[in-house]
Amino acid sequence: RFLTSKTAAIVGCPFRCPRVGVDQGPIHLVEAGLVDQLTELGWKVNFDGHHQFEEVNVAADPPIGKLKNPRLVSKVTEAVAKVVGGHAKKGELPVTLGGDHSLAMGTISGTLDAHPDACVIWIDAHADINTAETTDSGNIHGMPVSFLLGLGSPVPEFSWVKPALKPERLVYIGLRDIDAGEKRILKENNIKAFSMHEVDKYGIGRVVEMALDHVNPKRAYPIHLSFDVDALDPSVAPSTGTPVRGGLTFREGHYICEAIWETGLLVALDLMEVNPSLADAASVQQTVTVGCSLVRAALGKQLVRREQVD
Ligand code: HAR
Ligand code: MN
Ligand code: MN
Ligand code: MN
Repeated sequence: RFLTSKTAAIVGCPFRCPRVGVDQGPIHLVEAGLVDQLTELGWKVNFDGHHQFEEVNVAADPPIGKLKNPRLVSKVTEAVAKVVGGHAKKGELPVTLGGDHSLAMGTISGTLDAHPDACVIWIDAHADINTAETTDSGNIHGMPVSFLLGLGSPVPEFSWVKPALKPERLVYIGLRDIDAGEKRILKENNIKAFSMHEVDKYGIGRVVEMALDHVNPKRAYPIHLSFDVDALDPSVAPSTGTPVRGGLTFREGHYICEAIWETGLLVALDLMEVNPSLADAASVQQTVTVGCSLVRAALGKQLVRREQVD
């Protein structure tokens, strides 16, 4: 409904903090044949190589407060915001492959620039909502949501990020590793979150329905789906930076993608934190295969044809 043609723009972001190029996730996903797989689903796929990031001298990027590599992350995410926003404004579906989840600061900024009333469905073991004050690790991948919401005291390096996301337009599924400060932030801002406890209790079908009812009650808003592969159980997706046991099964992850595709409202997709440098070859292959499969599910792959069901 919001896309003008069935065109997907692959935004490959081989970016992992602190060093550029360390994370080969997007490169593996594309090498595994993602472009052809989406073409087979009937998409016109735009992909002209992975995003090249400007080098930022690490020595010239000391922490600001606790934040690690703030200038680098800011530059990279700002560039990604422009690229994603550009595709979205053309009515294309940006599919951003990461890479560090801090990139979502860019992807969601880009989406909201093109679709100001978009809602965000964030699939993750983590809430990624620490502020400059609450972060323990200083890793910005644990913070992008707070920047998008405009929480915490402003960090001048990130002044380009508009607080364009409203707490009621955000919902989480899959959480199971949240810092104390993040719990407080979620509560204070009335942010809806379906943890693994709710997935167990209600089943994934009900959880997705409740998530959509909350964030998109009339099914009228465009949807940005930000999928951190660590939402899946580590037995399903082992090659990721911060695995947490007790995650989504293969099917639960796919169900989320399929159900969101079925709304007809998807305008942007992130698949993040695929990190092949962190495991043996078989685990890497498994994770990359699952990653491609999730993207296909989110872009309309049907298990059986509709008329066989209805
Ligand atoms: N909450 C912790 C922190 O702020 C861990 C965050 C880990 N995040 C990711 N992204 N991998 O979801 O550092
Ligand atoms: Mn990361
Ligand atoms: Mn994340
Ligand atoms: Mn995570």
